Amino acid sequence: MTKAISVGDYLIHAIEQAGVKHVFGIPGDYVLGLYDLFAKSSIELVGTCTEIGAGYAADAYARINGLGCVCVTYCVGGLNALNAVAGAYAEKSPLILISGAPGLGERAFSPLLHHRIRDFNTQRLIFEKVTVAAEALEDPLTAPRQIDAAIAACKRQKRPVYIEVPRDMVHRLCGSIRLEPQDAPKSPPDVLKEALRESASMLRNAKRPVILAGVEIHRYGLQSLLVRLVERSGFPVAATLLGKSVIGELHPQYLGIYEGAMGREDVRLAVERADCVLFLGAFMTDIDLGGFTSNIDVSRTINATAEQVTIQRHHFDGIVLRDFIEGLLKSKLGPRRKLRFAPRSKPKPVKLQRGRKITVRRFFARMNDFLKDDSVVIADPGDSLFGAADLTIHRRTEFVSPAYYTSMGFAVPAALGAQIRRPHLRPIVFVGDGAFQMTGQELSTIVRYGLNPIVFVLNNKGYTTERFIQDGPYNDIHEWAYHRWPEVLRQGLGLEAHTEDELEDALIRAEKHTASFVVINAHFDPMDRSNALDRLAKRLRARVQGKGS
Ligand SMILES: Cc1ncc(C[n+]2csc(CCOP(=O)(O)OP(=O)(O)O)c2C)c(N)n1
Ligand SMILES: [Mg+2]
Repeated sequence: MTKAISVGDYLIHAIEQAGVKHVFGIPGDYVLGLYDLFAKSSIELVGTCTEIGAGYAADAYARINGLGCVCVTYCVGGLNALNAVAGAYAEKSPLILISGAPGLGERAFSPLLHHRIRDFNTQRLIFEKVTVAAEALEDPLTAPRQIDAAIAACKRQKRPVYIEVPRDMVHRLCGSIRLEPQDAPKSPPDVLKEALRESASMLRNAKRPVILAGVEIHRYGLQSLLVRLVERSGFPVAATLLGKSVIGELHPQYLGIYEGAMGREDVRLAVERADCVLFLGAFMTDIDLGGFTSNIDVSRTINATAEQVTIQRHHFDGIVLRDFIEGLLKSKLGPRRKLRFAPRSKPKPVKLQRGRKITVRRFFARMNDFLKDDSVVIADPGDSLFGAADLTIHRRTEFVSPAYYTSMGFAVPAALGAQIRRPHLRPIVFVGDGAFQMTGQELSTIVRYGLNPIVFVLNNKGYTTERFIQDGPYNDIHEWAYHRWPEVLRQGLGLEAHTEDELEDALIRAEKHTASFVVINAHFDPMDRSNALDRLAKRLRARVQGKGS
């Protein structure tokens, strides 16, 4: 069917069709035309306090929904969201950033229009570095193709794209309504066959194989296939930190998070003593490998990602990760292995000790019991992440954290993005006091949209993660009364906990208070830490001081 449609309507229609129901951002005069069209569409505009908040919210939304979208004004808005887009690039989150821009008709003689930085293309050039497609819609005839290609690239590569709409293009007719579905990429059959033959032979001959699953399993929706492969083969499976929860953590074959020397010793030994490690969708970051403390010999590895399959030192290009896992499922991998590891059981509940000051270790041990089937755990970098890494996540995809890019301030806006898409999931947010001071005001947006996360501010009076690497007065921050945010926002429940009984009381009240958000100001000693931070900090300290690699 062909029907005249404007560039703006085409863009919105394409985004709707790609499954986006909410768009995050802040308007500005260069993008008001588009905002007006969004307001008339089925998509809900979610107005945040800052564009970085919109960016993090849309990133979390993308992780949960398969696609997320931010819409902002030119430069002052776009560059405020830049760090969130960079994080989405680094961690493979499919995010679309739409920016308004001065109209082409306004640009003659290069006037100094407000928000302009250098040239009219400066913002696009900056975004080219952190996206897989950066399109400026400057011709109505090519706009539909540019939009289709950008969205397709975003979905295929699970990385952000940038679409810039000069304000005088919004209502220009661009001809026809979309959209032909894009063909799914296909693996070259011979390459796939050879890679599968080599992999299956390595796995068949292995006596102690292990699967190490990473975040791409989640991004490409391969969790069920992974479980089938795990169960059919009988291989034990570990996950990377960024990939935490790609497999239900109570699965009997699940070992835990592999993080080199930073993680649990039993998991480290199981992976490092394996005679064949099958990496599936894992990118091996320094945090995932515990600051490169991992010790896995490449000659014992099969490493399949969405970008490449590498078997020992042989590279195979163009293989689609889903095809590879499906192929393995059909291959002979030897008889189903007997489990060599005791199945994981739910951690024992922590017994409350009245009057005892809360510590990070006992706090997270208690949290294990607090999580419900409808919880989504969102952890900010810092000890919130390291402590949360040992939580047992009940079902899949319920752990959201920027575990590699580690940009502070992600968690509160991420709770907004996650819950607006999945209102029946109650976010349990762990955020450091330093991180909360960056984006905590998005609690305001959380109130505005009627959401009810439980936010634990781990108040250790500063940048504790850094204290262990190198301490100094620069790691101190001004202490806020975090539990009094509800007074400013005129909604929400604020609670404070110094001791275990105060924490227990706060947990009971938080659970009951479902009408709006709960913020719990949890006091910790500035030098208290989780086990993982303890181990990581030792490694990083040596590196910062030039004593190790
Ligand atoms: C946006 C950003 N700025 C700076 C850093 C460097 N950094 C890493 S951890 C950290 C301290 C985090 O403090 P807090 O959020 O209070 O968590 P804690 O370490 O105390 O658990 C800092 C400043 C960062 N990761 N992200
Ligand atoms: Mg702190």
